Amino acid sequence: MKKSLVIGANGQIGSDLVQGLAQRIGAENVIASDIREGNHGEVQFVSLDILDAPKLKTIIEEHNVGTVYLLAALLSATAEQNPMFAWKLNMEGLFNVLELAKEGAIDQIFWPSSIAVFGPTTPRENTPQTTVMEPTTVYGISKQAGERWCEYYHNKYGVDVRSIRYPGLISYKAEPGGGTTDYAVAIYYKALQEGKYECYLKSDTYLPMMYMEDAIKATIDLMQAEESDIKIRSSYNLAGISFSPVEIAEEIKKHLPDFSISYQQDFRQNIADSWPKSIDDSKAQEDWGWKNSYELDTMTAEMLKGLKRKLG
Ligand code: NAD
Ligand code: AKB
Repeated sequence: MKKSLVIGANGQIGSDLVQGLAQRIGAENVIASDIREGNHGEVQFVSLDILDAPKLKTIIEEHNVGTVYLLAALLSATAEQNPMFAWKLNMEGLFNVLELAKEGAIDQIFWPSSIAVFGPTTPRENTPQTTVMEPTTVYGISKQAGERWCEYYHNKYGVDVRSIRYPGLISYKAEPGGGTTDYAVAIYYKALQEGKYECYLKSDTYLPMMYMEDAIKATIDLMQAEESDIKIRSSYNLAGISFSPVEIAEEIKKHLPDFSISYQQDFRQNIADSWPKSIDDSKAQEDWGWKNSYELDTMTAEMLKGLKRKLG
């Protein structure tokens, strides 16, 4: 069996995806890699800078890799601090993998897009799969361009590349890496550690979000779906839960009644205001049977339970 290589494995998604893949296909069939040193238990780890194309090729050949999950990228808030590097990392990393697939060295690619592909001119409620896309962040522009290139490599060279427009992801294993939706993770840490949280978004800022377990299931389901079922080669809309800071705070208060939240907006408010409030994911449901499991209440219970264990 050819192996699956996760690039950017030490990050928020990678930490859970590596374990999710190990459960589904066996730890011996998964390789974790990152620019930072990492430990993924039974799964073998190799160091890799995705911008080093020759090393990527060597790893793929030496480890008999068939599928690549490319997670290395700068996220929305961090990318705004360093737009040129964000563009370089997010685009060159993708090209390095697409080119190897074009040459036949890789069979399948997973590359994540984001709700950041949408912008202020996009309909914000129940955002359709196909609609106006005028992103205003460097991150969103890189994801939109990435989607176009994925579709191009599929149409022109037959590359089996699959993608999801993830909403903001919420998990407790690894902390998020610099996005606009990170408040919805930080709030749980602060609730348990300090009993209060100062949020950088306004109380009524609705954003599409998802619990990590759902996102990992969606990712692996998409990659294991029959090739003929995958009708969209740019990226699939995916919906989970939409909520605002005040709503997540109210849910936390059901478990921790003394918890309090205050609000102090920063530059991330503008980014959040340019993104959808909720997503229409009917194409993902129709094509490969997607359905989310977690709601705000079940996710909050799991997050607090998992974090209490983690933080001791
Ligand atoms: P993250 O920042 O938590 O992790 C990224 C990982 O990539 C880090 O471990 C980092 O060390 C590694 N990395 C950075 N530069 C690298 C390089 N040159 N070579 C190899 N590794 C490198 O990000 P994440 O939240 O896990 O997101 C993964 C992907 O999913 C990204 O493409 C992101 O845009 C996308 N995404 C994430 C979310 C979310 O809410 N987490 C939502 C939408 C899309
Ligand atoms: C971010 O906020 O940048 C990410 C995303 C939605 O792409 N979580």
